[in-house]
Amino acid sequence: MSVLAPEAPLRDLSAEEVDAFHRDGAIRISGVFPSEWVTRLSEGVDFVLDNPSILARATASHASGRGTGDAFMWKTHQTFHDFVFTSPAARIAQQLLRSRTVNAFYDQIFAKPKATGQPTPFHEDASSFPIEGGQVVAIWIALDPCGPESAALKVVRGSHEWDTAGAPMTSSLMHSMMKGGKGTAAEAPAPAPARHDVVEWDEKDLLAWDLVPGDAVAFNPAALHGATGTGPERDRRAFCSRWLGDGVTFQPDRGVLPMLWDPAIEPGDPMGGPLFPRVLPTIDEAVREWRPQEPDQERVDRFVQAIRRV
Ligand SMILES: O=C(O)CCC(=O)C(=O)O
Repeated sequence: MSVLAPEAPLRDLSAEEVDAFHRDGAIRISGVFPSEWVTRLSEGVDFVLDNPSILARATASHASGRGTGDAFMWKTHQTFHDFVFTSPAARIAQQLLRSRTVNAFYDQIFAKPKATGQPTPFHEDASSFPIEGGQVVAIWIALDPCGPESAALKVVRGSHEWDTAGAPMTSSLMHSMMKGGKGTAAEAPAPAPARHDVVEWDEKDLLAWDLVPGDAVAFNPAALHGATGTGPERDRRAFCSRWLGDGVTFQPDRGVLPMLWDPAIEPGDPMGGPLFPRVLPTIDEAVREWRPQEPDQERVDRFVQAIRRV
């Protein structure tokens, strides 16, 4: 029997931090991840970037050189599996969401090589998720020093409460989550029509911080977020894990992309099972016997076709 269990963070979040997360849609969190986790994540991210997965290769916008991202690494790499089930992240999510239960949703790498100047356009993620329920938090961890003008994540204060679904989105479709698993790409839904031609905000409403490795931005994925490109000095690597709290159910028809693995739950079910496992209060039986598992080629092909349509 496995003894996996999330560690306690180095400190609990204060009531002010949790209130600010709910009010503003994002906060910076410092001093919660032990340095060992920052080192392990950095090494894990470098490994993944140097050895792109079947998914990363299939979705890469350019075929050569070091990768720039990947998703669901916890399904394929021990380091990210361990992070999901044994790091303090689940307990931080539990505090932020004021939730009894916490499920892993998905993890993702965002790497920007130095001097790319390539910004991340502002967008929201929540409207493409295959779920019902607002108990969602993204924990974006900086693995390199960054700031407002050097590709740290920026979030538009309070925008998690705006009606921005269908607002102009980033071209980085790895944000999007998944639809069904049973349908074919030809059946994948057309993107939602834009309800806003332009979503505007004031510079003064941007939440942006100087971050050192191990600092995190915890944000509501319904909030608009983006980043500048990198400067000439250094790459900017970030690791984002997303978490669900009480009451969230599986609604695959709301998702944008097909599932890369069988979720083994039905529409309307509480989140759980081998793809969106419960982590707190106890770890889902479905993942106690974990082994790395690449998605099969047929699912990857369906996923890539759907990405091209969105
Ligand atoms: O790191 C970035 O540039 C974008 C991150 C993002 O969009 C996300 O974490 O959802």
